[in-house]
Amino acid sequence: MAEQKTIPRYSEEDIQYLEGVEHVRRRPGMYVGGTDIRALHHLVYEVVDNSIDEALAGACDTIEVILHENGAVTVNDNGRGIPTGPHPKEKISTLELVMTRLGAGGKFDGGGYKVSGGLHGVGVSAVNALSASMEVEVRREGKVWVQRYERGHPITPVVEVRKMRKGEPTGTRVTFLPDATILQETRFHFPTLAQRFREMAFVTRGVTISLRDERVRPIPEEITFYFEGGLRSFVRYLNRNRKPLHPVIYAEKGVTVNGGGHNEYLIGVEVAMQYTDGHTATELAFANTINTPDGGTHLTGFRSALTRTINSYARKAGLLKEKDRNFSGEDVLEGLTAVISIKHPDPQFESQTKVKLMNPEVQQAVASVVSEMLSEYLEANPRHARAIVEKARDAMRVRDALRKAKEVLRSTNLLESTTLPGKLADCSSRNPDETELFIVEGDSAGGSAKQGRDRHFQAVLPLRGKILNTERSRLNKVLDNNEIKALISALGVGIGDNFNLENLRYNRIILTTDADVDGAHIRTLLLTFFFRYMTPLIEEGHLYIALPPLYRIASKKTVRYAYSEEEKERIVKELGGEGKVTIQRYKGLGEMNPEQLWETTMNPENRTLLQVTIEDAAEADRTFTMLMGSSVPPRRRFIQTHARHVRNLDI
Ligand code: 0RA
Repeated sequence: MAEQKTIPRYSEEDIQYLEGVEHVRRRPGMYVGGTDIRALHHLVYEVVDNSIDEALAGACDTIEVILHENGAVTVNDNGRGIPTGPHPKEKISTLELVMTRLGAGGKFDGGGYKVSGGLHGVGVSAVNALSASMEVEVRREGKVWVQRYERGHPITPVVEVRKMRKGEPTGTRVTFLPDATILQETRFHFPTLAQRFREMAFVTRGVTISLRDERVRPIPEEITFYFEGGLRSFVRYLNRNRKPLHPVIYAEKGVTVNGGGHNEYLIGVEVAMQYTDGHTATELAFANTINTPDGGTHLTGFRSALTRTINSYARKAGLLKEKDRNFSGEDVLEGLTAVISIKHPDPQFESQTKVKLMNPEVQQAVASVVSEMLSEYLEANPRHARAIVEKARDAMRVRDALRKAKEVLRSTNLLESTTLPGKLADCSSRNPDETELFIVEGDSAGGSAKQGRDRHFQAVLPLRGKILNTERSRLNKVLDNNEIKALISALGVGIGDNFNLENLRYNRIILTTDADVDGAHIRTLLLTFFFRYMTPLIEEGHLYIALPPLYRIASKKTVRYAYSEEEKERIVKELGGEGKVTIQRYKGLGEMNPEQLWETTMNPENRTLLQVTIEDAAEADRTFTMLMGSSVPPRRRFIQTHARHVRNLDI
């Protein structure tokens, strides 16, 4: 380039490096993914990644991050320290080279996994280039060295400032102030950084990472992460609010890969997994301690081995019969929490921001470790193995049923069409903001509700309670049930992938069930159904439970309703005592006439509705799973407790 020749006092290499720093400043997106808060945090991660590399090399076990009041941040570690002597090939100090030249500062050491999470030294110099000022302190070989920079350029030489004190650890301390003329956001977000460091501490077993926020006065906020169990601890942490079905299954192994010729290298594979009684799948994948939210070959390897191993075990153990289909990848993921972490000497990512791992050889490496780990565990723990297989079977059944239900709905054109189920007594209003749908247990209560309602805005859909509860329905049966199909088409929102809340035909969906065991069962079942297939409907506050009264208390002059024992007793006293009143106990909604049902349960002026929260529904889901589960004792206990509760109401 012409410009190069006009600056004769620089060598070719010097110019390249100057241009490097300027390039980072002109095109920050290429190095840290932009100029927003994510880019700001990326600067910290790049420096911490270098300290983590020292930990991976076995040279460092403590990393300390401090957010200063002036917006600067310090990363201090007890690693080996960046070498300070003259670089063998260049004329300058290795320290200056690492801090200012893109692509310099790679590791010269062998041994252990030759692994790096950062951009192999490009990282720190890119951070330097994007910092208004930076200072590095190196403690190494008994001496402490310091150098300062502005916008990526040295403003002092590398200076030995003092001798190391007795017992002082070696290491590197980097302090930098992000350049506000380049970065749009310069305020670090403590929880985001903390979350990242927690993950890093899980994935790098035995390292302590602390984060101190000195912007918080007078007492700084501080959090420290250290996990002796590595990924085991990680999975336990992720499942802390869930109910595990078995202990964490774990493996760590180095897999030798032959890259052709003399090019043999090691891939470190670490996996921890545990099934819970829930339905969500949580899979986290890391490559060289970096979270890869878009997955990649490590995750693919894990999933294929998981599916293959569970299927082949289930067949061998006779849990899948010859006529049975294999579990799908989705079936074996339900309720699973898994963390996969690989260490690779040369990880290839889809993009600079490292969200997806691409190395093809990693897939087989992970698959072989997972197959061995899981088949050994299943063989050795038949009871847990059975629980895992049953979990997959439940998932398969529900998925099949959901698919069938969708097919039926599609074939009968219920999803698209405007035909509504015959049992639905719709309202006349077409304004979904004001409309309500009462789902009523039993045809007789349904009849009363139809007569008693305000037909302008209230619709009624009776469900024949019997069908639902006598079959002790599994969820797949539920979906196969005509009543539920009617419900789905009445709501108008579709189901599963077709679900669209915008098409909801009623603002309030009100479950109206009896205060007895059957009623509780139907309510649990409906809540579970809504929770699993129409979650947003609950989240947006559309689902309610009606509270019908338990007693009707009439005296000569008035009629009153009581919704609890205490209320009944109070009202009886108010009306002059036992002798003066007639008490009717409602065993079910069917015993109320239309006027009574309107007055007590449907009229917005008098009624009480409970809005269903997502926690309520999740609780119902757990109860449902327990009721439907194969283990008999808890089911019996539930029904007994429940029956006793209902008997109390009988008094
Ligand atoms: C180059 C070579 C070595 C270590 C480092 C850089 C290094 C960089 C950073 C950045 C933050 N903390 C760091 N710690 C170390 C290897 C040193 C050796 O072989 O002794």
